[in-house]
Amino acid sequence: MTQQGKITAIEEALAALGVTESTLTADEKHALDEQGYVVFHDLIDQETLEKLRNKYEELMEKEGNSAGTEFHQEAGARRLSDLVNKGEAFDLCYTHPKLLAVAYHVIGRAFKLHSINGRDALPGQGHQGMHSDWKGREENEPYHAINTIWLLDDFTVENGATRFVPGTHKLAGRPADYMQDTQAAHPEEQLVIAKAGAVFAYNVHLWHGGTLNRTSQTRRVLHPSFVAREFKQQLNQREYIRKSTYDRISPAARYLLDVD
Ligand SMILES: O=C(O)CCC(=O)C(=O)O
Repeated sequence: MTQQGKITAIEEALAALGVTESTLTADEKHALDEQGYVVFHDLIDQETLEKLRNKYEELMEKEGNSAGTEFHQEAGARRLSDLVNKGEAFDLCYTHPKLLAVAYHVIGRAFKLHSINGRDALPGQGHQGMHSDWKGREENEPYHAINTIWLLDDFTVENGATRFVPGTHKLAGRPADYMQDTQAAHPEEQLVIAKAGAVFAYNVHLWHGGTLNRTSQTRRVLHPSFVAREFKQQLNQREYIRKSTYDRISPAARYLLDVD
């Protein structure tokens, strides 16, 4: 039986959530193609930012040592997972038109949410080796996923801003095939320096990594990511979806979670 209002095509879901051909500018599309990333400044308004920060801390407090376990825990960083089911505030993370437009532009076919995680490098920690969020790319392999970093705190040179190497999404293989020591600085690496409220969206093959937080403050982010529909999700949303979430969200959101 067909469910009333059920959405079955990505184009339909995107249209329902307000994505059009002009949601991304020509420059943004060019940056994604050539550099592998785009930074959207001031994408999250102050009120939403406050809600996300409050929710982030509330969950850390509530979940304690088990925070992040649905996906991954990391020494030196606090982590959260399964944010789809942990507050209405996170609905925006997988329904924002700008980021859906990025996913459609890069992946170029039907996609769904991969996962939404939270991460903050603890003071004095957080350095990661240069990596991509996908296995080594074959020559001319299509792009399968994007990741996004939602800045809940300002990113500065000192506080563990993400480093990345522009253009590396086009390379075959992995950073370890090119760098002797992936922990070391890369001569062409750049830092995402931006204010809280910005979102860094990138091709999943772009080389990047967290850096050391040399301050005494938190450096909190959310990582909503999207993957081509034929692949498994990082967190199987059908397994985790709560009835209260399912009942709250729109048919387009259910399509993006792949829970119908
Ligand atoms: O939070 C960051 O700065 C990047 C995190 C990251 O790349 C990862 O955990 O794989």
